[in-house]
Amino acid sequence: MTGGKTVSGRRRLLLGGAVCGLLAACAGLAAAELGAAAVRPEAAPVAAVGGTLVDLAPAAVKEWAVRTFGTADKPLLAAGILLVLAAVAAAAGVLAAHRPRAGAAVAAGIGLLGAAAALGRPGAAWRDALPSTAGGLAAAAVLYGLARALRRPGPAGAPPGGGAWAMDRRGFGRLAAGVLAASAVAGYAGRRLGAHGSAAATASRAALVLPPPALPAPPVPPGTDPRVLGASPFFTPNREFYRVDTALVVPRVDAEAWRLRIHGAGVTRPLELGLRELLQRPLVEHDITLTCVSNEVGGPYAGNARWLGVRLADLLREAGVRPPSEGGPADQLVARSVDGMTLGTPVETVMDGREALLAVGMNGEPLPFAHGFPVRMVVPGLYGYVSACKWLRELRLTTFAAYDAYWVRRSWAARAPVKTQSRIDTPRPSARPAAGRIAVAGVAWAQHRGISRVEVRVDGGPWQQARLAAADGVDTWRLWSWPWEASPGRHTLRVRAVDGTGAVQTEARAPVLPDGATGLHTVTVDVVPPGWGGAA
Ligand SMILES: Nc1nc2c(c(=O)[nH]1)N[C@H]1C(S)=C(S)[C@@H](COP(=O)(O)O)O[C@H]1N2
Ligand SMILES: [Mo]
Repeated sequence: MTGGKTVSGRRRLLLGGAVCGLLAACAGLAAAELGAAAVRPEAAPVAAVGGTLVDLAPAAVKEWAVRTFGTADKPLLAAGILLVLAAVAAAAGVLAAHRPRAGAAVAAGIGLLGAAAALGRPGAAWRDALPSTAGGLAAAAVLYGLARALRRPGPAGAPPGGGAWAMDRRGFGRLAAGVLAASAVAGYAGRRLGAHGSAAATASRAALVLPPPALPAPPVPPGTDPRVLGASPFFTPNREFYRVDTALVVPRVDAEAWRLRIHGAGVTRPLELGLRELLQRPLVEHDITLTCVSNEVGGPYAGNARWLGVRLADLLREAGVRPPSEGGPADQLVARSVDGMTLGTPVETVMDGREALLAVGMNGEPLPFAHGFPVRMVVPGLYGYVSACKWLRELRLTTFAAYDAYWVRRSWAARAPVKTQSRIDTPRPSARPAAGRIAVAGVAWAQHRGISRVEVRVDGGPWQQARLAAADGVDTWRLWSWPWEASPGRHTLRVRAVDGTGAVQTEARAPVLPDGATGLHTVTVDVVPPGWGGAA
């Protein structure tokens, strides 16, 4: 091997090596994708490593990611992992160009790291190691082969006997293109087969006919939704309903195979039921606004839906559970999802008479997969992270003293009732509306206490009473509007709500950590003189 000593030979090893590494990574990811199709999508290396990172990330980092990237945080995390993988793969490729065996060993090692991550995921079985292991082996084999090919001197410097196998630039290009094409085909096939794997879940959702409620929700009073242009509708369509969870791959649960287990302290009759058995119980319909503790003041993580489900309190009674106020030993209900999430809810709260539900329906259809199909919890008055477990699979009764759920271990509060909040939906921040009458409108929520008043203030002026839309009960948000006679210039609008107990929403600013943000939503707009063609 003499070419390697020259400058161009060294460049060839460096650049060519990096290319070999990247190609090997493609081959590895494709093989892993095929493997994941055979096992489960959550076991694919990027999903497994991503899930591990999400779980390891300190609360502050996660909170920052959600605040900065919103719901794009998951694709960005995946992109970040792929970037790091590309860098490591390129380095392994350069190593392989000099020492093929060592480079291949590094590639296989990366696969093992992915396998370890997959094995560490909640509910993992041994076979979850398969996708990353297969990926690592494929990458190692491809890298070894490519590196050997790269090291073969080209025809010009070919030693006698290099013969037909001697690799020139074009030959290497062909080999590279072949690896890429094979990876693309394998990767695509893996994706398709993987989607096929969840076909049973998709079919089970399509086939699910929700029984009519034994207790239908009363008709929504007229006037709950004044339909002000640019303001939130009273019911949030499922497609637009916010989504907050740690799942990099949305769990697709087969309703036919779904089981729920209820057990733990004070459970005298442990229950285990499938969906059919759950649906044999009387169903209740109830409108509940769900909000996330990570919602900044004025933020988007709030939605309102008509839920259909079984009363959680009835099911707990059936299992023999008594709330602490009746001498029951458990004060915490820990819900666990199929993806290993745990959420802790006060037993007293879910049994105090409010419509805490094991929901199966959302706005007239089975729960969408992203919102917890087939069964999730919804409890009016509590933030989602302490109540709204999606893809539910287990309910365990314990105490707050004995067990910290997922978010509590990450420095969020163990108990988190929803704080009174109000939001201006229109005009938008930095809007340039034309002077004259402008509809200021938005939503206010204080679930299970209700909203009794909303007030708006312009600049340093007095608090003025907004027009409240009709209330649909204490568990949903209330829409409001206020006609503003706006004069040209820059103005700041503020909103505050008064809850059903008469308590005024606090102006004091608090961050979302540990138990929800407070402060007043403030929107600044530039009102332009009439005839300037302003825009909300
Ligand atoms: N399994 C599971 N359930 C979960 C979560 C999660 O990460 N995993 N996130 C919770 C949080 S923080 C909120 S705010 C609500 C959001 O429900 P949605 O995505 O249907 O709006 O789900 C809750 N249930
Ligand atoms: Mo949340």
